[in-house]
Amino acid sequence: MITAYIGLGSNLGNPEEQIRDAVKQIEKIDDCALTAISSLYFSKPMGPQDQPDYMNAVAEVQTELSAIKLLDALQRIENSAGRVRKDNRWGPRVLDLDILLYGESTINTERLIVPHYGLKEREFVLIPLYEIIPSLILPSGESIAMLCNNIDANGLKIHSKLR
Ligand code: ROI
Repeated sequence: MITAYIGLGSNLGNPEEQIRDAVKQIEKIDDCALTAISSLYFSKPMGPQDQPDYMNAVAEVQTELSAIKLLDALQRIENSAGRVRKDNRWGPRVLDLDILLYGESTINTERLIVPHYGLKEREFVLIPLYEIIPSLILPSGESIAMLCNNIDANGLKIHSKLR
């Protein structure tokens, strides 16, 4: 059994509804149990500023799935939310589900890089992660507490509880 952390983000359509819906879908993934969920946060866009503000959250799951099977399941959820994969790496998105951490693993493949490459620079990932597991240490040996202490919150604020 592996403990994995998933980042959820949305800034198109109805972000709150999309994230609440995605949490329900994650709860339904076979061989995967949702064990913790952060609050739902408002965040300022990272990247181009001519896009709507985001809503972000982080989920903790316990899973028997391999990292790539978990990614497949998350991409099916993104696709069912109407996510269109195009050349919009820094553009707005209906629903983004990223594997942030997969146990202690470091993965470097074409499809999947874990820990997520942006983890340490993203207040909208670090702060929700800290909310659910303040004692977390990354595979690099860095603590989530230290990273949160040193990051600008950039206006990040709690919108509501997710459960
Ligand atoms: N900015 C915020 N605030 N939240 C996100 O989830 C997010 N996702 C992205 C980019 C475009 C980098 N910016 C983001 O993919």
